[in-house]
Amino acid sequence: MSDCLFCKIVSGEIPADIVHQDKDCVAFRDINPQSPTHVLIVPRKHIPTLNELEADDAPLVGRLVLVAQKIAQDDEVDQDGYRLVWNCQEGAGQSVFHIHLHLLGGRKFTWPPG
Ligand code: DGP
Repeated sequence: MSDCLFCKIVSGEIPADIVHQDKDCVAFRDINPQSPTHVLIVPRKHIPTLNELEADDAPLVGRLVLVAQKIAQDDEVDQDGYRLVWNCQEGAGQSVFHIHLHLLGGRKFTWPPG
């Protein structure tokens, strides 16, 4: 998608603080962090929202979660705890329409999230 911000970060057209990349995804630090660790794990494949996921995407989704697990270990937030968040549609806070998994860690989180 030529006008998609995260496609441009994935392709390298727009710079980001990349912490992981492989054939399936790119992970980079959020420009507006909500916690000391705030990383976005983004598939290379352009999928606008979780609503467009298909059965064939299940391995990709699992892969993103495992990448988040590894980054949590690398950032040493895995033992104190971290939160993984998917926002789907504007009503849930989605502002970039290319799916991404938020990894948040390094502080206490409340539940329910509000
Ligand atoms: P969401 O609101 O769930 O769609 O999350 C989008 C996130 O993307 C938000 O936390 C801020 C982040 N973001 C927006 N623009 C940029 C950018 O240009 N670079 C980086 N690194 N993050 C961005």
